[in-house]
Amino acid sequence: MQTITNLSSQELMQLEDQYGAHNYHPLPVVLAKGEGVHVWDVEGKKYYDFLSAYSAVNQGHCHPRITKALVDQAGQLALTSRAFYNDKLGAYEKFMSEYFGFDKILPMNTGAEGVETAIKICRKWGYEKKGIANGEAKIIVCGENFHGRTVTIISFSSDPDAKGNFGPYTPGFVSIPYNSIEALQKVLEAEGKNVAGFLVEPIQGEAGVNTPADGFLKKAYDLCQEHKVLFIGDEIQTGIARTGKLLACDYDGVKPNILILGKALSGGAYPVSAVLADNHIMEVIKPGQHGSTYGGNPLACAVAMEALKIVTEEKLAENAFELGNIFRERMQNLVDTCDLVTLVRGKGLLNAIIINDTPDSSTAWDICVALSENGLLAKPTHGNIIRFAPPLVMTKEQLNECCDIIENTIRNFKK
Ligand code: IF1
Repeated sequence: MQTITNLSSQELMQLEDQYGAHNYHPLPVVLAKGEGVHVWDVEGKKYYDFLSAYSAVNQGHCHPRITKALVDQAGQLALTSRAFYNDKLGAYEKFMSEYFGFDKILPMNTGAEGVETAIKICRKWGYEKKGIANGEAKIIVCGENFHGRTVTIISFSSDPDAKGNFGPYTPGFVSIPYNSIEALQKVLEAEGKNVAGFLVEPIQGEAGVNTPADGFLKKAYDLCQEHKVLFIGDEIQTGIARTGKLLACDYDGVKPNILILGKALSGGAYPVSAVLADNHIMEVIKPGQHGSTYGGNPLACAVAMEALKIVTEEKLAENAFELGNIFRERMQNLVDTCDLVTLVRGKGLLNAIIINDTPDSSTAWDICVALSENGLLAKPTHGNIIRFAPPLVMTKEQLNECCDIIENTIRNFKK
């Protein structure tokens, strides 16, 4: 076999186009290196990364401590399966339990697996603890959600691309509008006896950093407790300091009954996800009822522990909180003085701006291409929305420089 080296961006994009399934439409940039808040393309051009691999690299690209944990553990023991104990899993589970304040953790790999796991635990709890009749359990979800791409998860998606022609779909989900306490109350009052859980993103990422009203999560949580329904927080994207608190639910003082984490749990070095719950919930899962070959492997445990220690020691939540306020202030100034941008929203360093054009226009995409030419990578979502989520290790000076790039690019943009 011939190895291919020293290809140009153009040639590398052509390879992906020819040999890879077309399940993505990337910006035309081919990245070859990352460090902290920066990435470099094949030609050596340097960019600020304002996507952070969809919030997986909160700790910055190739954090030296995470890389070291990964390499050290890879040379020691990488995978045992759960057929045997390993010397990292127990320590990791204790660490996670204390870090997030739950009795127990169930380790998985990807975010979608975490969500599937939470759904299974929730349904089983509904039958065995709440007394729902067999096969009748319902889980309430929100419109415009994004929880992953498995068949069950897309069964309750409202996005025709994510869902279309993948049926038959998994039943047992009731969708309500996001941020509507009235709708939640109505469903709970009508059929609360059969409802096992309420699955919610504290901020909807895919829906364009859709941020609910202050207090929505707390009111929803209280309603859930009243109706003996598990509040399931999907903090795969919002968790681990991204929004300026360790968890976005912290803003409302809510501790979910089931918490799902992924992405930045490993700082981007390895797929690691986790479901956390207290004993009275987690105990419904017994040997043979759930698992994964890679779930809880020593490599994942070593990487995740280091990734979380960095979040605390480098004060990433505090930094995201402070920088987020500066970012939104600067973007609000742009909104006030430039017709092309109509709104900025978000929390911490998970933010979005709305571009003044229709969702089916190419304006937001073209702005992102212009931003990349000016050294900053961001991705449009839902057509006319641009999401901004840099690594949380950014400095104030860097953030201001990035705001300059965004401002100049948008002010000079010609449709
Ligand atoms: C893709 C969005 C981000 C998530 C929440 C579960 C998952 C995700 C709240 C599943 C994943 C990703 C996956 C990525 C696009 C992306 C995304 F635009 F779709 F919404 F981040 F903003 N829960 N989100 O956000 O986690 O199985 O992927 O590990 O291309 O599908 P996963």
